[in-house]
Amino acid sequence: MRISKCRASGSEDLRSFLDLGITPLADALVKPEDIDGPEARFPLELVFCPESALVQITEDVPEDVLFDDNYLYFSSFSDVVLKHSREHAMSLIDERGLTEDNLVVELASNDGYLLRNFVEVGIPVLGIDPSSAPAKAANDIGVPTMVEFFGNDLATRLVRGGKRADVIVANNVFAHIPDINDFTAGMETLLADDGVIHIENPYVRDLIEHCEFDTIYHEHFYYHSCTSIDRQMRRHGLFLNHVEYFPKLHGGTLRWHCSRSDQRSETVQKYLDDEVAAGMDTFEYYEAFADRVKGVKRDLLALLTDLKAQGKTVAGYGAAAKGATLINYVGIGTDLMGFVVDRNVHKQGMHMPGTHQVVKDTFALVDEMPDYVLLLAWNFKDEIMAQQADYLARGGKFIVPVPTPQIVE
Ligand code: JHZ
Repeated sequence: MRISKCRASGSEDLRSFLDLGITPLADALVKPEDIDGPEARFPLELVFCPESALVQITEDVPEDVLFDDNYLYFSSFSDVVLKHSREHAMSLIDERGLTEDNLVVELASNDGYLLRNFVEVGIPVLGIDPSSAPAKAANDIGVPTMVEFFGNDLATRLVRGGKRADVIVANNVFAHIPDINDFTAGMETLLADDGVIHIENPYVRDLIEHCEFDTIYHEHFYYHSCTSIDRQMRRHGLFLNHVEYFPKLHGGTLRWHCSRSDQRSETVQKYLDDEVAAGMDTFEYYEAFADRVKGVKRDLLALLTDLKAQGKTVAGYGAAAKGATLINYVGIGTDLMGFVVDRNVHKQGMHMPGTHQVVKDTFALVDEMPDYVLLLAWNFKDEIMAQQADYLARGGKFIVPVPTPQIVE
């Protein structure tokens, strides 16, 4: 269903600036037995709301369709993510002086990739995640995880049961929630009086400036800036206190520190000022984006068609959600890219949404030696290229699709 109002501010002044067509759900990998069956497709269009300064998609795909039993994203398949998360946990323990008397709650805790670090040192945790497969993996490694959607109703039940969170972590989930106000209200309900909230999400400035349009898909309802987070927190009696930047994580990620205390670090003030100076709180900043996205489509299609004409073979690396957006929007069928590899065993044997390339183990690259590999998970370029030293040493080449298609040897 198409929204008529901004999900955050309620304003009807939504300005459209990018239409990626009608695409399948990016994480809905297709089982071999379903390959000839129908696939659900939904419009994928971006709008900007001047009141909330929030970029968002227009389509509300129900949460239980997006994050059902077939949701196969497991955070622990990246060494970079594991290291980043461990460092995050250690810094929280250190800075907040966390002990066995505290409680750390993670919203969308996935397979326990972050909370396991607190469990190891005896700090009580609670994971909450609606997707049963990653949640089961978390419970199996000793990270207590509830399989539920988070919102103010669950937060109220937890508080009634005697739980208040000293730390709430919400990594890569603040984009994934159709009702952002209910989710934020839930965080406010659950947070201890002197507690902190850490939210990580890719930064919309990187998306726009580095043309990371493939990170747009139906799971990502929102594309956040400091301005949009600051305004969203204030609507719920919370405040943005501090911000950290991780340029290499998911194409550029911000970690926002929020609490009940109305204080702003100099870094937050600088980000807010820079965003205003760049015009990010106005529609004009976003207006020219669609032409640049079309440019990537044209160049990538020309490159792949040319390689095919030369008799070269191409595979893809990473059955990532962003990969699904890229190949469906650009129109990369099995004629241009034969198969995809991914080290997530749960994705192997499945097929890419829409275009249906089969997903194989990463060993297939050296075994089959395609001439080129389109790096669908370009956000892990360094990690993946280091792993694929053998493929490269044998003459294999990578194609990095964004910000402009480049061949890397
Ligand atoms: P990856 C994810 O999006 C999921 P996706 C989610 N929607 C989100 O919000 C963003 O991140 C931020 C594989 N892989 O993480 C694992 C290897 O095979 O870029 C994944 O299937 N070998 C919640 O799905 C895929 O690639 C490796 O060495 O676009 C990467 O997916 C590594 C590192 C990964 O994001």
